Amino acid sequence: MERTYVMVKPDGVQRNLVGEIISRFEKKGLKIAALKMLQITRELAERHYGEHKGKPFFEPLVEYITSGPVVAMVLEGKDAVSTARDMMGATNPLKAAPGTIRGTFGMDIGRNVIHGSDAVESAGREINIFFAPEEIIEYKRATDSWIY
Ligand code: RTP
Ligand code: MG
Repeated sequence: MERTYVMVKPDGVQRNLVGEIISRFEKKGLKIAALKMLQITRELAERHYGEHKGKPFFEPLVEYITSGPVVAMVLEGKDAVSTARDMMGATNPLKAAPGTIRGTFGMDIGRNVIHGSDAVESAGREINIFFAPEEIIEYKRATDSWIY
C-alpha cells in the first residue's frame, strides 16, 4: 500500500484547521499511519525543502515553515501520493480548484496551509526525515476488508 507525507503548515495550525484537514483525509479513506505535532528547525526545513535551495522564495519559505508548530502525518492507501495532492489542490491557492484544501482555505502562495509529497520517491525521503520507523504504525481498521 502506498504512503505519502502530509503536513499542516503553521498557518493551518494557527487558523484551527488541523481537525478539518485530517477529517477530510480520514473521510476519503486514507489511513493515518503516523501523526505528530512538531516545531520545525531551520536545519530540518532546509533538508525538507532542499530541492528549492537557491530559488527566490527559498528563504521566505524556510521562515514560513519554521514560524510555528506543524502537524505531520503519514497517510496510507491506494495511490496515496496523488490522491492527497489532488485533495490539496494547486500550489497557489488562488489557482487551486474550489473544494480542494488550498482552494477552500487559502489566498496566498506563501501561506498555502498544507504540504504533500509530490512523488512516491519524495514521499519515502520525507517520511524518513520526519518519522522514525517505530513511529509508523501498521494496523487494520474495521472497514479495511470490505470498503477500502
Ligand atoms: P509543498 O512542497 O509545500 O507541498 O508545495 P508544492 O509541492 O505544491 O509546491 P513547491 O513547488 O514544492 O513549493 C514549495 C512551497 O514553496 C512556496 N512557493 N512560493 N512565491 C513563489 O513563487 C512560491 N513558489 C512556491 C509555497 O509555499 C509552496 O508550497
Ligand atoms: Mg513540493
